[in-house]
Amino acid sequence: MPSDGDAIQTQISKEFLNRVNEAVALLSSSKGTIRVISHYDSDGINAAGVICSALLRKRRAFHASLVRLDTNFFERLKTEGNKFTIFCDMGSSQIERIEKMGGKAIIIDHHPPLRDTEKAVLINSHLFGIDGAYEASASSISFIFAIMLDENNWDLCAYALAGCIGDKQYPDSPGSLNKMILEGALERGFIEKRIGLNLNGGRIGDALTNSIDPFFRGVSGRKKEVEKLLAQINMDIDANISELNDERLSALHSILVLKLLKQGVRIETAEQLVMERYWLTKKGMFAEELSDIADACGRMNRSGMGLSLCLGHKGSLVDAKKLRDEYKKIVRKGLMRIEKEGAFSKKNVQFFYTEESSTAGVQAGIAMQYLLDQKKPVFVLTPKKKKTSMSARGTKYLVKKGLDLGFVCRTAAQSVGGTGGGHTIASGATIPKGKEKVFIERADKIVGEQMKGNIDEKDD
Ligand SMILES: [Mn+2]
Repeated sequence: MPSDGDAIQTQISKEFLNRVNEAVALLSSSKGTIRVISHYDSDGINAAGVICSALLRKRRAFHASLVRLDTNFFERLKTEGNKFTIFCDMGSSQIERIEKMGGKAIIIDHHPPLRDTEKAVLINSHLFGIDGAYEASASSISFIFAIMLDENNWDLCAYALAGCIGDKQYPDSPGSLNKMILEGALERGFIEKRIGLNLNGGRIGDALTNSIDPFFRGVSGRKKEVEKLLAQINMDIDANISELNDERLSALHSILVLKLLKQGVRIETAEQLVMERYWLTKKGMFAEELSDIADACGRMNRSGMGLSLCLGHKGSLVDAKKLRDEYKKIVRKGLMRIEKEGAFSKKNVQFFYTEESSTAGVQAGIAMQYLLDQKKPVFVLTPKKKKTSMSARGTKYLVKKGLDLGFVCRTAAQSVGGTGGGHTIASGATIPKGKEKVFIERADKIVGEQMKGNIDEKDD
């Protein structure tokens, strides 16, 4: 076994490692139950999985919660009187509150911090020149903590990678903390790079029927249509994806790419159907799948199940996979409705309504890539009692042509007395009910200005 310290130490700053060591020392000198608090998304769940597994192996008692760290939760924490708390994937913007909490604390985070602190050990990538948006996730920093605590924790790298994929980071991004973990994991045999289809493992018929991303128009969600499509290459729906030889795999790949291109998907999206992926050798699945399962647990309000999955509980995997399928079914239902009804089209934007606010953003993102007009960003509106919430999604292509949805949502929302903001490619807003029409008109105008003349009709 290569010594973990050397490989990592040569590439990341001493200051970062010193800070992690400080946290390890603080934990090792403590006694009693550790309070673990993490976010309920895939990165948060996987980070908690890494930390709790490491604590379990040290025979430390812990009490974990996967939450949104808001005022209510801080009130609850106040009443608990914890002596030692570890925050993951959060806490950097609530430093003051954490300082006032009393007790010892470690904060493991990759969101931009307000400042450093002396009253807790803040392991935030940004403080050490590591960009938390692309180079490190909470689960990958938690993993560094875990291997510094005990190098037998290297097997937990599966969760580190699943978590960073959950936060849309590329583990292979050069020079990143994620990449260092990936390389160490490859070297130790916990991960293999494999060219794989972006579909769940198991029977091909099920994988295609259940798939939401990629979404095959007229095929996804319909077993009969899947059967017909596969019949064109003489493939049985019961064939197991992992048992296909190269020739069969390539036939399958060709027919699926052709299908996507025929339905109007951009070539760079279709190309993502087959890519180099990370096979978790001890788990027998791809890191993306582990990430998806944890993500679904969080979205279906069962983040606890996601955590017990990350603690290696076998029964949880079966249950969590069922939950993942259930979640996909909800999203797929929404997508099949968009497929049938389409979106309303303005000059520069398109929009549709949905009642399921918890999956609205996901629906919009997938629909944008696979079902809707590729030349206009999409807005999905979810009317509630007094307000209407909104998610906006574009594509990399549109962003390249000047689209900044964060600006659009912020400006258009403010102009109607609401709030909004976010990233160039994905953002959101909340506006007073009844202002939807004005908002869409404003957004249409701003998008038109951002992309003025940049979209070439022939540029596909
Ligand atoms: Mn995160």
